[in-house]
Amino acid sequence: MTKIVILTGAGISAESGIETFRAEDGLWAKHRVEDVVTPEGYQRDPKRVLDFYNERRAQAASVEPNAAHFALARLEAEHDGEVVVITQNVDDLHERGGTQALYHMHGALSGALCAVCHHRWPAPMQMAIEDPCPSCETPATRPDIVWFGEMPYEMDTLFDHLTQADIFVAIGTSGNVYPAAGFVAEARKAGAHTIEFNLEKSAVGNQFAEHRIGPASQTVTDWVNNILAT
Ligand code: BJW
Repeated sequence: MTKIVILTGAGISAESGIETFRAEDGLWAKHRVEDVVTPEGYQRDPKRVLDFYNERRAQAASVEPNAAHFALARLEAEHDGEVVVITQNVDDLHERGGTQALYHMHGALSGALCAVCHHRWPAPMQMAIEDPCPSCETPATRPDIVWFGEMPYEMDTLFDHLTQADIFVAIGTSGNVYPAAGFVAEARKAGAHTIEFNLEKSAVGNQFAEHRIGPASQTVTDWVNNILAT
């Protein structure tokens, strides 16, 4: 039975109305990376960081999963083998689309983390720096999100999945951010067939055996229909 490991990035949520990072009018055109997605930026100006994520939490709650999210959930339910989705996205559109075997390697907007004792709890829609940690009571609340220089979640488990993959697929990710950008190399080394779904070849596009160019809502749905029909 074929094991399929799928890495998703901001591009899969773009057609739901969530901005990507590196598009011309994306998040990095409006915010400086070092201000909003680094531990140092949070130390300098926590309110700026919490406002950035409060806005993104509200945006994510106002949109719906698209055909690509639903197609991956259908693949998991109907494929005669294991399907694992690893997302770099912090929205909950995969969950709301029905995917169950899911890893949020860069954390989730739905989580809060204490910057002092590292206790984790469900995030309120609007997070404030004065919010006390429910465990140590320090007012040091932050989003449970992986910033530059921090270790993504569950890396050992993710590498295990990659080394067992028969097919590795990357959808809507620019291949600029590691370790996720290195997953194609890991999966290839382990013998997986590799397919990239994107509007264009990514920064690591040359490492994929196959490319499906176009909007994920169409290309991913076609691919899933095809796999389930064979
Ligand atoms: C569509 C579409 C449609 C649009 N259909 N497609 C030098 C060399 C190598 C590495 C490093 C280095 N210096 C530092 C590093 C490490 C660093 C890193 O990679 N930096 C690079 C910038 C060079 N990485 C880290 O620090 C990570 N931690 C780490 O490495 O720990 C040590 C470690 C060591 C060994 C093993 C393991 C770990 C942490 C990275 C944290 C990333 N955090 C962010 C922000 C937080 C989350 C959030 O707020 O949302 O995560 S950055 C941002 O980029 C976000 C994303 O998850 C991530 C990836 O972006 P993504 O998803 O690819 O989006 P875009 O916008 O770039 O691309 C969208 C794509 O979709 C485009 O290609 C479009 O074409 C496409 N598209 N519409 C199909 N309809």
